[in-house]
Amino acid sequence: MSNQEITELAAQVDGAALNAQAIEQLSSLGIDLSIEQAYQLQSLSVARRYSRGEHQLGVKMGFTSRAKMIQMGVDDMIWGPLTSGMFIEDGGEMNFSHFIHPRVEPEIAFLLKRPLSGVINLAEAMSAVEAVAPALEVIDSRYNNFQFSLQDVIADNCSSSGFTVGAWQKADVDISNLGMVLEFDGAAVQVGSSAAILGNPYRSLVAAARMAGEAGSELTAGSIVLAGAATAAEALRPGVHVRVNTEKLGVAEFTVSQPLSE
Ligand code: OOG
Ligand code: MG
Repeated sequence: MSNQEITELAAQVDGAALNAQAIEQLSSLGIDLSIEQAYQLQSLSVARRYSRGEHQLGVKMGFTSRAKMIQMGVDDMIWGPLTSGMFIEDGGEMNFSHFIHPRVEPEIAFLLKRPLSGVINLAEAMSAVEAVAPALEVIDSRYNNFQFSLQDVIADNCSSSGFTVGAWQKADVDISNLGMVLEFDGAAVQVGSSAAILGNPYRSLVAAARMAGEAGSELTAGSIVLAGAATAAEALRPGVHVRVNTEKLGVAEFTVSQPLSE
């Protein structure tokens, strides 16, 4: 696979997101990417977002819970950038027409006060965090039927397409085992615990720092890290009000637009 071929595939994956039009899985087209090439494709596709004026707000971790690995049939952690174009205001509206087959999942967000990169321990991860918040991630695979191989999903920037962060809370709360309820129109659709995220969401931050180090980059001060979903994701539908209620941290919420609104 040449650099030029990877650049062309990045344009296709980015175009699928931009036009909300699903494409064939790269793996089923016989395109055999290494993990490294999949991340290279991811960077090139996100660079196209930056060239349209988006900027990076942080990173997200994926497959940090068994619930997610089982739902998607993938068993390795992944990561990718979160951009300004993905940001949905807490209490705001998500425009359904910009997505293909979006799903939502309950997460925990970290706000960093110090950069992190490389091998660190749990205490070092905790001391770099300014604040924590309840969060929602909207994922929208650019592939048909929301199915993919590990390389496919990495290349597709880990299905990242939207995220909402609730009010930031002081980082001195013990977040290792907090009840999390994902609600649609006030009814619980997924119930879990933050402990589902690697036993403690801070372990996801440790992993993110390691992955940043391996990629020769860092998690920057002032950036957001999404720790990964605590439960399986739920399919979104127009008009639904989505809320995550996390013990001790509070809520994050948005409403999905009605079918024809802009
Ligand atoms: C990939 C993204 C996984 C998480 O929180 O585990 C993820 C996907 O499931 O489409 O965001
Ligand atoms: Mg997620």
